[in-house]
Amino acid sequence: MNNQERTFIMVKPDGVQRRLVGKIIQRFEDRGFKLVALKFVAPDQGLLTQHYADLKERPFFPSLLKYVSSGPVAAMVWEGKDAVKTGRVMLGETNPLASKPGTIRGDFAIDVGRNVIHGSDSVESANKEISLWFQPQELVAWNTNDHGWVY
Ligand code: 3AN
Repeated sequence: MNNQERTFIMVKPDGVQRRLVGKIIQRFEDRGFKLVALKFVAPDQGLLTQHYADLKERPFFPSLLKYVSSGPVAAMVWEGKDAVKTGRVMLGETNPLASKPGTIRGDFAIDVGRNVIHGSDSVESANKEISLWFQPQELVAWNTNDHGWVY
């Protein structure tokens, strides 16, 4: 058991434009995960090409890049037990049509090319994605009751 497992979650441009950032953050907080990094950025093509390097031979790669570079994204790191696997369950399937209601894609998305959110699919890719999107000092260490004001 690793209570400090971390996953990289990104609300894609369609999720930002549809004002879903707050709802998505709420779901991760409600589930019990801890936010350790958060930034709102307009990623450049270079960063996105690295992020999606595994998909570069796929026919949809150019349209994927166009979509994810079409506006700002909310990039975040969530920490907790089995954060990667649980994050994927919370997201739903890659194709929103196969995603159950109650999942983020099952509740908010229809189209595989506009599926609102990214989440790391393994601990290894989470580590790669976190170091691609964040500087080490942007990952913040904190504890719930450091100051004794939560009862
Ligand atoms: P996931 O985002 O669920 O990990 P990946 O890594 O296979 O899925 O795909 C990354 C992104 O590429 C998806 N979120 C989606 O935006 C896009 N994508 C995946 N498969 C397709 C497809 N068949 N047609 C269009 N876009 C796709």
